[in-house]
Amino acid sequence: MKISQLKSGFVNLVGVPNSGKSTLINKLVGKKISIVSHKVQTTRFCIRGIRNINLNSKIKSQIIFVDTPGIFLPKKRLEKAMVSAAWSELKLTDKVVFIHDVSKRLDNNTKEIIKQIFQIKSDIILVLNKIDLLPKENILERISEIRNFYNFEEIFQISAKNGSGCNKFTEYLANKMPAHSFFYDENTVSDLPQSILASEITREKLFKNLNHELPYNITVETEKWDINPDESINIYQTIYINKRTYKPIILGKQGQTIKRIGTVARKELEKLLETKIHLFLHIKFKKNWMDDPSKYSSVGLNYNA
Ligand SMILES: Nc1nc2c(ncn2[C@@H]2O[C@H](COP(=O)(O)OP(=O)(O)OP(=O)(O)O)[C@@H](O)[C@H]2O)c(=O)[nH]1
Ligand SMILES: [Mg+2]
Repeated sequence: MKISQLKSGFVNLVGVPNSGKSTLINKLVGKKISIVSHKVQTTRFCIRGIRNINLNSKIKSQIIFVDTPGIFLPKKRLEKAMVSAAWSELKLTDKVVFIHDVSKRLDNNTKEIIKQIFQIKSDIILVLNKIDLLPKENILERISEIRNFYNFEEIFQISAKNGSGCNKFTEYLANKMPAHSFFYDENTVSDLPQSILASEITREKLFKNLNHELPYNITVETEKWDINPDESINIYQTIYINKRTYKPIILGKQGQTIKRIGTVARKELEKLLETKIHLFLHIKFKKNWMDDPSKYSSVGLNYNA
């Protein structure tokens, strides 16, 4: 049957750090495009994920979800750039979705952020995430509390982890998208270049395997990407650190830690890229990598935010 209408638009997922935005975008697009960790401030820049939905035999909708860094009070240059990326474009986007971890109370900080978003847009959707962590009655209590204070366009209850509630949420959004031709071709899942995705996967493993402040002082860059005749890929990455003392920690005893990180990153890349990967990790001390403008522009961050 002939498609008579196309809808397409942008949906920004915003919220405080750790509310599950990246977990959600991965679930919604059906592929890992954004890294996840139990630590706060994992996502550093905006990542677009594309989902196509046939609303009926005549109407097709394409939603471009934008995963954003969590919103918090930034101090360092990198943090300022991250938070500014989360706020940017909210005015221009078609829908703003605020993701809240339902197992947490709406603290003053979260309330202030919601207030500021309402100043930018009036029709905001609230997603209460992690409903798998809380009994139903407590969730309903939270919802009635929230309804007393805010006039959200709609409230959805979901678990980004197990997928419950996600279909209802995407269908709602798909209907709300404006009439527009598709922005991306139908096979595109993300706008993230593979080399950056590969850096992000390694960064995720560093986040998961290193403690305290260390993950926040690291960045990963893919320096070289060679495709071999047998279609396997050699990926060469540099892990930048801003203190020399971090090197032995990342290496671990007899290089065990970096070996473990490299192995899990490689296995995940093999799954994502569907080919054999040879991953070469190299640690480099660069005291001021956080003050290097090229580390910002390469991922769309504003150095002077
Ligand atoms: N139980 C449960 N855990 C979840 C759910 N969604 C996300 N998580 C966990 O919450 C933690 C944070 O998830 P992320 O997706 O990294 O959160 P984020 O909002 O992207 O965090 P930032 O990038 O730091 O802003 C991870 O440990 C996830 O596994 C959920 O629905 N249920
Ligand atoms: Mg994230």
